[in-house]
Amino acid sequence: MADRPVLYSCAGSRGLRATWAAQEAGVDIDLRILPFPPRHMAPEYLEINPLGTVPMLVDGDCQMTESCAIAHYFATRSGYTDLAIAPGEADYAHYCDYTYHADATITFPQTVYMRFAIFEKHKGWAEAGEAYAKWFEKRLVKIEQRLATREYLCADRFTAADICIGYALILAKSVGLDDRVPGSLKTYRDRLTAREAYKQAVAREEAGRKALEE
Ligand SMILES: N[C@@H](CCC(=O)N[C@@H](CS)C(=O)NCC(=O)O)C(=O)O
Repeated sequence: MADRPVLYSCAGSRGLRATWAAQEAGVDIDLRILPFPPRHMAPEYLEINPLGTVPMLVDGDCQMTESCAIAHYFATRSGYTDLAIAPGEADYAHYCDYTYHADATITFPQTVYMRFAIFEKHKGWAEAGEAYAKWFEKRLVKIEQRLATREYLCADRFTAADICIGYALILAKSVGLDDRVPGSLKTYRDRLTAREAYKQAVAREEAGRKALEE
């Protein structure tokens, strides 16, 4: 069937979240398992996903590259199911929080550990820092491509998605990673940080920080 969602993954990777959610939600997927890491073992995959990461879901015109988002998507693709918690239900806020927490806070340090304790044991800390800077730079490709034809990430308007992604670009500047950020993303960041609400938020935080010093 041509119209089944296609899930690209590697066995046992974070893609398992997506495969598992598809099974739970009864979504009939075309699962395509790649050798790991696909950027080296299946370089043609970079044409489908320039990030080279797994999982990736292609569903009609839509592409998704975040395993937790894909799990939520499967849980709600044809309307809310018991696999997701809908706005207004008890624990909706916790559901959102844990869904994001899983990757942003928990698997992130696991990834750092695996890279330098298992896969690239020979690298010292200085080299590890350089490897991470390069990794960060490579991972900007998805937002760079997305923003090549639009001013904001979603729905032709400023949304929380711009806040979430924008913060990473703001952080890059403050921690010395800005030479890794392409000019187009710096322009995007300027657009975000020109917003009154951003300036107000920074001013409020700064006032709070100063108050601590008094
Ligand atoms: N936040 C993404 C991370 C995706 C990711 O980093 N996947 C790893 C496998 S678990 C990968 O593809 N690594 C290979 C690479 O970066 O080249 C997600 O949860 O899907």
